[in-house]
Amino acid sequence: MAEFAVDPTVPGPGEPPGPGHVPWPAPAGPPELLTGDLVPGAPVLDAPTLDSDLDGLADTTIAPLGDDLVLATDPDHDGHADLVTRVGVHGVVTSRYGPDGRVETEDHPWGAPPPPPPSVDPRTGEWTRG
Ligand SMILES: [Ca+2]
Ligand SMILES: [Ca+2]
Repeated sequence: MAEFAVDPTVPGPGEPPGPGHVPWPAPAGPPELLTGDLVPGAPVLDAPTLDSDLDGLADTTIAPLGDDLVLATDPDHDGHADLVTRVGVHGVVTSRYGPDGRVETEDHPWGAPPPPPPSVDPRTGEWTRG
C-alpha cells in the first residue's frame, strides 16, 4: 500500500488560501464602467471581469465598440476608467487622464516605427521615453 505525505504548504479543503493566492475569476468590480472623456461618445461598458494588476479585484473590461476592441481599466475601482486602449483597423489608441486632469492620447498606427525604448534619466532617476 502506498504511503502519502501531507504537504503542509498546500491548504486543505475548506482552509483559507495562502499568501499570494489570486482568486479566479476575480471578484467583480463596480456594476458598470464609465469611460467619460477617454472614449468618444463616452460609452458605458459592462462591469470589469479581468484583474490586470493581480490585486484580487477585477478592474478591466474588454468590449467590442464599433470596429474597435476596447480595453478599459479602472485600477482604483471607482467605476470610472482611468486608462482606455482601443485597438482598431488603423492602429492602437491609448487615452488616460494626465496630471492636470486633461485627456492625454497616444496614437500608434499599424506599421509605424516603435517608440524609443524607455530609459532612466541619470540626473533625476525618472523613467523617460525618447
Ligand atoms: Ca485589480
Ligand atoms: Ca477609476
